[in-house]
Amino acid sequence: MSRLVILTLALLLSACGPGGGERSLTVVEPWIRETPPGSTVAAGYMRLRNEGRTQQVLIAARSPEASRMELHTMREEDGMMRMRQVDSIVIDGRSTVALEPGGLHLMLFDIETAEAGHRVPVTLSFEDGWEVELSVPVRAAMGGHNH
Ligand SMILES: [Cu+2]
Repeated sequence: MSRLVILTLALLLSACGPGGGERSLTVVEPWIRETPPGSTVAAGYMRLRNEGRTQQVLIAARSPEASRMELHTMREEDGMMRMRQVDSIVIDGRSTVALEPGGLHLMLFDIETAEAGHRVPVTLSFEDGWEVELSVPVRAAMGGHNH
């Protein structure tokens, strides 16, 4: 029984441990949009580049500085752009998915500080149990994008 527990633990460690450096998925230029004072909801963007052959699936994100994070997309409905929560974001093998203004994004609720210059710790969780920890800089929005 105890051998089984140890084996399971070893498998878990290998999934989240230093071996993660060989992961074919790269998070490129993550950033969180600066929010106006008093606003407690912020959006996060990045590119997820998958150089491997295996599909990767982002299923969740969390931060110690936000009460909750969701994966969102933007869709046009009745001529209006609306946000919708999605269960996951799939990155096919040898492809890049962009989380960017007007499209897919991360939503941070009750964020403590979203002032330019601050860095927000964010953990991304993938379907196969892999997790990546990021330190995401807050930047002022550029251009006239909404959300
Ligand atoms: Cu959103």
